[in-house]
Amino acid sequence: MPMKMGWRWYGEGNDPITLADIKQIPGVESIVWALHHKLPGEIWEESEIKEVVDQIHAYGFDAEIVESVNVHDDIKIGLPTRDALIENYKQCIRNLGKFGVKVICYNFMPVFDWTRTDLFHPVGDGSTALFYEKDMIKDDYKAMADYIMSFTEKYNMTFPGWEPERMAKLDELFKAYAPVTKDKLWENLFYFLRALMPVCEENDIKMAIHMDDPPWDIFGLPRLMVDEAACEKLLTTVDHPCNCLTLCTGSLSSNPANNCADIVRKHCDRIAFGHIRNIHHFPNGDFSEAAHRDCCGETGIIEILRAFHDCGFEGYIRPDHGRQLWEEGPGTCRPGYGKYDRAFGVQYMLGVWDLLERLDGKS
Ligand code: CS2
Ligand code: MN
Repeated sequence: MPMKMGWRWYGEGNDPITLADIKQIPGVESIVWALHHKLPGEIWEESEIKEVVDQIHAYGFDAEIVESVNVHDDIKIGLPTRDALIENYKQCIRNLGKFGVKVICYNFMPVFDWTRTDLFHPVGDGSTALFYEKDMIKDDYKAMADYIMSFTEKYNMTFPGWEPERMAKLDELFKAYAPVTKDKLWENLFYFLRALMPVCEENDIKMAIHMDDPPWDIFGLPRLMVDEAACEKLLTTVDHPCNCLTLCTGSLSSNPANNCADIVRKHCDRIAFGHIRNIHHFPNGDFSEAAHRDCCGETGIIEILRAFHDCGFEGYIRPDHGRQLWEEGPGTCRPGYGKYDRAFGVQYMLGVWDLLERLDGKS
């Protein structure tokens, strides 16, 4: 299978961008979807899955990637309740397998998913982007969480991984994670994966862990998927072809020491899904998300695509976050998930890819 271009879609009534809109972007083949109303730990029922998969198929897209089936905190913490929750996760895998899903993207970050301090930060050309101000992420997790949650409330929108039900008990969650050291968190991740691998194999589904965003500990919480060594550890400890990576270039390159192209060259056979996002760094450690064009940031988008191409990558790639352009702003657009900049991203990536194919004599 050649590389397939994907697009994350939040579902009918939950995304201002429709499947009909996406259909007009040349080259998009796969819709990256999820049942966004489901809480971590709940079983995704076949009828619910079928409804969304049918909508996606009706537009001629495939529905082979899910992002994400979120992992319950009890599994990450390693509580006795985890076994029953892992059974539910297995049932989700079986149910998704029946509808042709091939890859499940997930993350294993304690408490918070991606963390930013400004969702609509001016880039300088009139557009806005997600921004991380280093000094604002120190001790006060409540201020950061309040900022994100007040945004979701004001605009009546929920973000995956920022479920209001979980955020309402933040103090409790922090307490529960207190004994979870980095080593313990690794053990809990391996326990989870070992339990899932046979079911993944039976159902031809790859579990593709997303990189931690940003890739360092925040608020005293350990984070695992932060660099090449972590990818190596994950892949060798549970050395199974269904244990794979979602290589999120924007998450990793928030730390300028990470070289994503090198990671692609080293682990391409175990990367099921690539998220292409560009990051621009400031000298004080702050960073902003940027347009996909290579020179707009320091992530090295062209080298990453070249590495995927050289390695004969056969998985899925999608533009990750883009900027908010023109009329896109709070209330009209999910932060990072506007229509225009991601469509530019698709075209930029396919432009690079088409040329690489041509130079290789493949087209
Ligand atoms: C995504 C992540 O929007 C984003 O930043 O890349 O939230 C991603 O979906 C999750 O971490 C994967 O579980
Ligand atoms: Mn990502």
